[in-house]
Amino acid sequence: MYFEETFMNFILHHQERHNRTYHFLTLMDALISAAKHIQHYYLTGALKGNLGLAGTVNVQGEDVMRMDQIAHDITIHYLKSSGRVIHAVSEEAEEVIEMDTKGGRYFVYFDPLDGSSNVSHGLPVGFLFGIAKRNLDGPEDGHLRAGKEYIAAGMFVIPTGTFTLALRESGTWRFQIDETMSFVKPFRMILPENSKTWELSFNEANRYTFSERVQDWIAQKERKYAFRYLGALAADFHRILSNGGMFMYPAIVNHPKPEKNRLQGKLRLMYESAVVAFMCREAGGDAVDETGASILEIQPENQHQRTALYVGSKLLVDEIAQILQS
Ligand code: FDP
Repeated sequence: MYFEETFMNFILHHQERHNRTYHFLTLMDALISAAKHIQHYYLTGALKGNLGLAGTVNVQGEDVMRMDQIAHDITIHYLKSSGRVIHAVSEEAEEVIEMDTKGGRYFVYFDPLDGSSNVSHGLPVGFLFGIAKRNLDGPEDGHLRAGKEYIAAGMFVIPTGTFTLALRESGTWRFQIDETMSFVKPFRMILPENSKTWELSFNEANRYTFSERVQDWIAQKERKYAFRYLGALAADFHRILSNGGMFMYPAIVNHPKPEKNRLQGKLRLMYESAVVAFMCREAGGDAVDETGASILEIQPENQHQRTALYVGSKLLVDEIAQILQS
């Protein structure tokens, strides 16, 4: 018989190789339990009437919770019970969520259900997370950490059963769920250098609201690369990690209704952009914002801060960064 290496085995050996504690395993176990639980709800949610609108009543006469609220509650439960988390930041909660402020070691930033327009179709959504560590040597400096200080970042693409995790200076790894519901078969992701498979991913309907220079750049590239857009960052970025190219959500600066401009972009820095930027860097790529500055260098001023995002193959990101900086 042949058995694939499990995620837990992989991460255990990683920790031992680097002389690290097992606290991180406990945290990863909590995140994986949450992801499996969310996936179960997602797959059965339509049957239970849970994919509808919050505030309505389902066929069993129960109040319907939004799927993203369910995913948030599940994740909070597992993170709290791990006993390893100091503070958590969730897309679904305005305030920082205090957990184990004395014994905890990690800060976790997460979006438990990203890509909500896919929910009612049962199409892929993401559970994205970034992890930073308590300052064990000096005074604590709070949860607002730049992406370059994350120790790990990852995403589950639900309900496809894929999980991608990047470990600082140790690469980006993809796992898939097996018949026993274990994540197995670590596969190191490295962005392909050959541009044959590269793709561009952005919301084409927004194209004429981007800055002129971004529009010009797209016009130069559009015949060269295939264009894909699922509308869920984790799923779109999943393709870019395998095929190369670039995902972008530029700033909206030319909307015909100026009040609809989004000068800061749409995506959230701490639990969306920095998470994919971290995974991308560990796979040999890069990520910048609307000024061409590195996403991983941005020091957040608040936990729900937004940023424009250009993430993917280094060559394309360097090219757009130069244009954005000029
Ligand atoms: P959503 O609003 O559907 O939750 O920031 C969230 C996000 O999805 C990303 O997952 C996705 O890439 C993007 O927004 C989609 O936005 P558009 O619908 O504007 O294209």
